[in-house]
Amino acid sequence: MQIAIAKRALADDPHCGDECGSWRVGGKTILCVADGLGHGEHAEVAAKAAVDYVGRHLSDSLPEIFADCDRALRDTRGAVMGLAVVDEEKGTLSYAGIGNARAIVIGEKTFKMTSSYGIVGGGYKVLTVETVPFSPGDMVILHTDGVEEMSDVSGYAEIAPEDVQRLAERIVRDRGLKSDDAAILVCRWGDPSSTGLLRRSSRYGCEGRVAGTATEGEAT
Ligand SMILES: [Mn+2]
Repeated sequence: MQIAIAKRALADDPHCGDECGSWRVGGKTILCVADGLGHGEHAEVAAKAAVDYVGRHLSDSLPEIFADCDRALRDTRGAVMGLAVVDEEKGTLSYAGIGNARAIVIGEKTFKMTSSYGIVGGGYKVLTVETVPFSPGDMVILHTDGVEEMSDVSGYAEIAPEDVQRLAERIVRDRGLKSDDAAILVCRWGDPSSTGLLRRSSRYGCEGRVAGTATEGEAT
């Protein structure tokens, strides 16, 4: 997996309220983006606490991680969080999010993943886990609301597909909002034979999920 993270704090604040993490466990890759409410030091504390929590509970299910992280963050300001798990053996990507964390899967088809309403550390009612196909050459982008929503990355066709760091930095530069912290995590399942990714990713649609499961989260 080729993974890149790019972050930018509002007004060059030394504290960034957005945080990202990625981990490898067995044949799985776990990707996380968290946005502490507001910005500045207290937002940073909440976002880092969320990512730290995920990193210590990688073998738990997505509903378990969100439910327990919600409890663990009660003494913080709270955070928005998106979590994706790539399972190489199954060829799938599962995503769940709370708040306005955003994720888009770009492959043969494009999937805009859905986050559920609520705040990690402030409660939520329902958590939806969505699972879509994910194959060599495919890409997933997780980002906070400090980066404008995007429907594809075809505008970056001059960037080599494997240069995910350059892509992440360009997106933050081009699409990062002046009014908020911004963070993006780009993950591409590297495969030298599939070099046309950025060019064939122009199609857009929220197409049918392969297997969606809804799980009850913690009641607020
Ligand atoms: Mn934000």
